[in-house]
Amino acid sequence: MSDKFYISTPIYYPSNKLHIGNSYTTVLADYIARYERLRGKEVFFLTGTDEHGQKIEKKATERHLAPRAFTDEVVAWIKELWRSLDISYDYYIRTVDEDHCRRVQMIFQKLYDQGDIYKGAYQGWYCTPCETFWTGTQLLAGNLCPDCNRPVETAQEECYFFRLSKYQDRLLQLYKERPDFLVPTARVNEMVKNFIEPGLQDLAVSRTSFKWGVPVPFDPKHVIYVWIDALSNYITALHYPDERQTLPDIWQNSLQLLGKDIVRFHAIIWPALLMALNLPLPKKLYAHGWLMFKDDKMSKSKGNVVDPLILTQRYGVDAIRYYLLSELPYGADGHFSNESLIERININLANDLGNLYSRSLAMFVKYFAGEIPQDLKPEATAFDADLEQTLVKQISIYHRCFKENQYSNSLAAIFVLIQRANKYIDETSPWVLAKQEDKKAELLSVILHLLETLRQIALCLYPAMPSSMLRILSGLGQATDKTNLIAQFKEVGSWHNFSCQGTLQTSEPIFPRLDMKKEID
Ligand code: ME8
Repeated sequence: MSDKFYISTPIYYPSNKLHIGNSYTTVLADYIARYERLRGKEVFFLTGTDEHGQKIEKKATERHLAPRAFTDEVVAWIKELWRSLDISYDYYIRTVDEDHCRRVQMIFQKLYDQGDIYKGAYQGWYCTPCETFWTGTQLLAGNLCPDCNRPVETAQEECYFFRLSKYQDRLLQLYKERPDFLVPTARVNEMVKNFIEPGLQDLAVSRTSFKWGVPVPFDPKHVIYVWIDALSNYITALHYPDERQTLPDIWQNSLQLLGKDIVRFHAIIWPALLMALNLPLPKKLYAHGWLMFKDDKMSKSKGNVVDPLILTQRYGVDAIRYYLLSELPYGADGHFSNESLIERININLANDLGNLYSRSLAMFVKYFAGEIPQDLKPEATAFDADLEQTLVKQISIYHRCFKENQYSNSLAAIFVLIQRANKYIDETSPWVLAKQEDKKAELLSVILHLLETLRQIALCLYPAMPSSMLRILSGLGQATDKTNLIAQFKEVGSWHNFSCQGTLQTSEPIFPRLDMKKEID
């Protein structure tokens, strides 16, 4: 097992403030990064912004700003958003960074020198908002862009081409040999059948129609078109190319997250570019679905967006993180609505988890003054074994879900355990045991079972809701420094006798209940 792990998000266009849909990918990346760190891995978590191109140039002009001044402003806002969502990225790459631009030019030069890039003329249908050329067969009826449904225009320009067609066979071979390079595998079929098998055309990779981009090093009236510039970020952030012309070890264990809107670029152009550069491919691409808003994709250009900053300020960062992570099933779309957000907060967080924690702690304080008695040995009840078995089973499902990119299910697995623990309270009725002097040892077993279950639940949910789970762990008398968390996490999924430091106290609710009527009106 490699001890290094690399995770990346797409680099977003700072053409506008980001919305809760873009936040999904970044929160998901953070969830995975924190999980891997908790497993003791050395993690490199990369996110950033894709700042060149005509769309940004236009937006900046509308605001009477230079493109760089415009993106500086949006990027400052994005970094603030990531701070408020507790995103623990290790590096934030901007395609305007001098280091990135220099390396992109070196990549372009290398591809040109070896004959993988050549000069030609491009004629086609161009969608300005999407900055994409389309072939006639790809257009929707009425000459509309298949991505954004807006009219396209014919355009011709001299430009450099990347020999994508040369890599057709190797791409087919890739998907035959490594079917899980791209998941869900339904996406592989889509790529192979709709794009690769029908024949790949060489790709226009430079533009002369606008200036805001990285200049082609040997022909500066051209700028390098957005996809070579943008896709390269995943390797320029690792300092490629350098004198060794290779990628560090961490690349072997890399997971790239993306939305289904940009699968084609990542599943076809990106591996072909890496093949041309004679570099290994990332380990896996995971394409998630979209967060929809009233049955439409939430998108910056459509303007139907929900502002994530406002949501975190209103409901708390962990509630929003949890909601996003639970809402999108594997590879499929999810739906944002205020009602479902409030419902999840109330049912899953306030009722199921919050109550389990506050009730268990309150009983420990009430019946044992918040300390494990030295002179009493716990005596098992008839329900203990089943709770223990459920914990072992659910935590093993939780880990398996990470391997299978089933992230919403990883959380669902822990909530099954939470529900089981709540049922255990009803089954054992600690308040009845407390009234019988000869049941004290059983009562102790019940309370310790609840606290141990909660400890393991909080560790498993820590990557999703870091600050609330740290509160729970501290409330349970656990050390929460990094070394200790890693040591505790190694042991989750098998049963342990609960132990803690100090005297435990009752706690304020971690997730206060919301009044649905007040929130929706
Ligand atoms: O495509 N639901 O940038 P972008 C879920 N710069 N995820 C969503 C979403 C939604 N409604 N809307 C956006 C670009 N996303 C390029 C990428 S990478 C080398 C270059 C997420 O700002 C999702 O991850 O349009 C999607 O792929 C990404 O934001 C697109 O961001």
